[in-house]
Amino acid sequence: MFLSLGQLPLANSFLLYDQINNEEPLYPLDVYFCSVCSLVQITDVVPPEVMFTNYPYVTGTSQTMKNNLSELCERATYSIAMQENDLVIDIGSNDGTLLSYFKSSGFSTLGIEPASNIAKLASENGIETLQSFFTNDTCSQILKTHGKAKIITGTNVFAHVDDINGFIKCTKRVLHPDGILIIEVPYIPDMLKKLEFDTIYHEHLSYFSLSALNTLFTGHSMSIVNVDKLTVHGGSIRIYISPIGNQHCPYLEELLDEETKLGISDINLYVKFADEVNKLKSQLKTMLSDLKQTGKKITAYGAPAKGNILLNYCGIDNTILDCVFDNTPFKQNLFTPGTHIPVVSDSTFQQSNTDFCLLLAWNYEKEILDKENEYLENGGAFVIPIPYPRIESKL
Ligand code: JHZ
Repeated sequence: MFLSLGQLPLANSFLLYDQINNEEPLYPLDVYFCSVCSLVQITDVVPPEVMFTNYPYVTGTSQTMKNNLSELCERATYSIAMQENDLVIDIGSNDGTLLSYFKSSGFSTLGIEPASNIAKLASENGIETLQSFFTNDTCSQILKTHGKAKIITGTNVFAHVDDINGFIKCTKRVLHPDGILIIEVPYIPDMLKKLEFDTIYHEHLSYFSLSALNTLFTGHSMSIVNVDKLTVHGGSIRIYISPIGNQHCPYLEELLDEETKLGISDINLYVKFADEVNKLKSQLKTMLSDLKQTGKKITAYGAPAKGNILLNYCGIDNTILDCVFDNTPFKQNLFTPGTHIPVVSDSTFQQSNTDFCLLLAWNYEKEILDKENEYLENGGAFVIPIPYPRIESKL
């Protein structure tokens, strides 16, 4: 273990007003490094049913994410020979944003999504969605009703899976022999370099390097045949995996070398990260407490899962922040877990007389600062929390 973030509430367990005086369930958030396969993981596994049966995160709330997924569709259909009506399956398909691009390109689509509120949203958006986790039984059902898929995608879902070997076996069952599996995960070198400690939460069981992923897929006689480096979620990778083993990918070799140079298999890299995270915690808390003491009005922007980790770990609660602005209807009018800050619609931000706004959704800095340019023009300031607290203003 190289980092302990303490006992924290689940990052997406927003509260109703009636619940804020109740004791909240807390779970340990300790992070481990495996010196055998270089995988970084948390070992306290909260049952997925507790976290994903009702889910507040909606993919289509960010234009940046929509652009990324539209590009994924283009890259995927370019990477293998596809025919009209070939099947594309998306695991953890959320509101169907990604599949909508495949559907408009003329392919058959099927979403697998466990959260009932989100699966309903996808169906309302016209995307056929099976409300289920991706299990062996689900695979048998898909094979009977839809047959094998030419493309299987999983964006920001693989890190959420406890039995990753079982998950890979399932994808192999459903994937056409000429097909491709495409996975997007946050990339651990980015997390380490940019101190993105708040992306560590109970939903994310694994934090992947290519070294760990390559070992994993090689063990299933599959090959990583291409890699795209992405800027989304603070730095991610999109990997293209063929069900055929022993294929060579020069770009993968290059990236594996870079990881070796970074020291990805050396525990010291992680210990250093943990030290920096500790320093950041006190810098951010001190900065915001000082501003508050001088009478400034401080709010936050975005109520992402990671924001709740940052607030709880740094001890920033409703005595410092008046409210959090967010555009997701499933989060509005609720309270942040542990810190009990009201989440309100982003449409009220410009009228809020905020002096300083903590950007919890720091991964959308450009999108949000562009959108809220008027606030900056009028003398407002954003506090960007990572990799060190920084103030963005036009003054
Ligand atoms: P965002 C998600 O984490 C969920 P989160 C998930 N667990 C995962 O694995 C990671 O991604 C990788 C709001 N917003 O995308 C919307 C505005 O209000 O950083 C969201 O609530 N206005 C699957 O939750 C939040 O900010 C805006 O203009 O950390 C951003 O959440 C924009 C752009 C966003 O993910």
